[in-house]
Amino acid sequence: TNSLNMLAVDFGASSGRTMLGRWNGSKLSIEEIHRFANEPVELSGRLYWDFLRLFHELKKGIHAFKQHSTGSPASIAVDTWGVDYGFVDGKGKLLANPYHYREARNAQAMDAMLQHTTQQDLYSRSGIQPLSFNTIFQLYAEKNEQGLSLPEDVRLLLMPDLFRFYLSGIRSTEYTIASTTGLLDSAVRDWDRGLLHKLGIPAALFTDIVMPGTIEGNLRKEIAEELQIGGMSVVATASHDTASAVVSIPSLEKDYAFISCGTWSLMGVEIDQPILTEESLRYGFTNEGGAEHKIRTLKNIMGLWLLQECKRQWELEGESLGFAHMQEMAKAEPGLQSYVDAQDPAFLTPGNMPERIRRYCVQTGQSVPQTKAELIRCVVDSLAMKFKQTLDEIEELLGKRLQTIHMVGGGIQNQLLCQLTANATGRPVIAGPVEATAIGNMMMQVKAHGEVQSLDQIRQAVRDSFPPDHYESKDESRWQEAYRIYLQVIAKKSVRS
Ligand code: ADP
Ligand code: LRH
Repeated sequence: TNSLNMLAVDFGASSGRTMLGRWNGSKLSIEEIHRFANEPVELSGRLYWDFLRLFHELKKGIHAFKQHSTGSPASIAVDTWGVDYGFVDGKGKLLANPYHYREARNAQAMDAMLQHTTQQDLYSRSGIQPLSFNTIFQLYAEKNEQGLSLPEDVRLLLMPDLFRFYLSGIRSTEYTIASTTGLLDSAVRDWDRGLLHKLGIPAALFTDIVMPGTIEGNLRKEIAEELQIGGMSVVATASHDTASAVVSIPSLEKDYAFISCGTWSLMGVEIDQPILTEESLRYGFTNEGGAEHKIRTLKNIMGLWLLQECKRQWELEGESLGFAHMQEMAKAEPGLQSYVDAQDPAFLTPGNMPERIRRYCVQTGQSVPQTKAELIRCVVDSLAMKFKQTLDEIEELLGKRLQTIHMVGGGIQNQLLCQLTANATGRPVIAGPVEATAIGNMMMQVKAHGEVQSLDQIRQAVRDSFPPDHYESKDESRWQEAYRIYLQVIAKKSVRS
């Protein structure tokens, strides 16, 4: 066994980081060598990612390797959030800056498309829950706005594929990120050409699909020279961030649900075949592609976005609070006073979140959180309740009880959220690793190098390398009582902003 140095670049919706990983044959260690904020830019009423800035940060992260090690890493891989994309022509020119999935135009596009087709039809083909930001609806918006008749040599590249293209010069689409488009046929794991045709989206825009854990090419010479670094392989990892996060769940048992906690909370299970029933569609479960031909059946829950947007609003108003402090404020609250539905699309777009939360409470006849601490606590209680609800639904779909909840991602630094999740669900929570996505990204590189062979081996190595924390459930009867009230509250009409 060789020891390996690798770079994992993880672009989250709120921040990005470059991690240096060292594999010693049985364990992985990681070191953060670069971190940067990922702030969307509003321009003329449209919301974009700042692609050039993000590529600049990617280069800075690669260059930072030199401060931490000698030689050059064996490989590099990039993962990002789902669904977003750019268009690249045959000469490598990016045709336009990628839109942000929270761009408001998508909701109308979804409604318009659903005039011509049904949710059931889309769901039974792709397994993907119709959510307004899915690539399929973004492309529909684009088609209705300016058409999609692009030059023949243009290809659509999803965000991680776009970064990978600019690193390696190869245009391809990695399977896990492709699954977030809503345009894959879940049965054959390839583009649904019949659907593309029906929607008038040119099939020529799409590249071949590559499976996660593939060494694809090498870092382009120009970049290696610019950064004064040696050559390295470019790997297509499980490039949807949530797919990489799930790769690194340190589970030794089978019957568990996971929650990947970042900007979103993605809660679900890893199984072999998609669940395409009416109930799973109604409950809001999506079936995304996972590493090693697994399916991630999960629900997109609004997650810590709700806190991020409260924090941003308070900053605009002149008070700057850190996440660690915010959680301390919420801990001191009695809790279980009022709730929002963390699945409600009313919370999707950026805006004055404290105001929206209060409005939701007014419209559902609850006591209205006044202080910042009360608002934060309302969000954390609501997330824990949504996790309980989602667990009940998954157990119903699977027809079995799940013994534990694995929580991973930056959001588990909120210990209050982990504890309340244990309380609400009545299950032990196993929390860790915090950098699950970067670790999953790296372990798929380790696999690409032939050093591990299976998900079981990967998960054992993660557990050995990053021992998780445990939370036992408390106050169960109080939470069960409150859960009944929560269900009544969210059954009342959902609010539109
Ligand atoms: P993403 O990858 O989607 O950008 P992360 O996995 O980095 O998100 O998680 C970001 C979230 O983690 C923040 O929204 C915040 O709620 C939470 N978080 C980060 N640091 C802390 C901390 N010190 N204490 C509590 N929560 C934290
Ligand atoms: C989380 C995530 C999630 C969704 C959303 C767009 O970062 O990837 O799984 O796809 O972003």
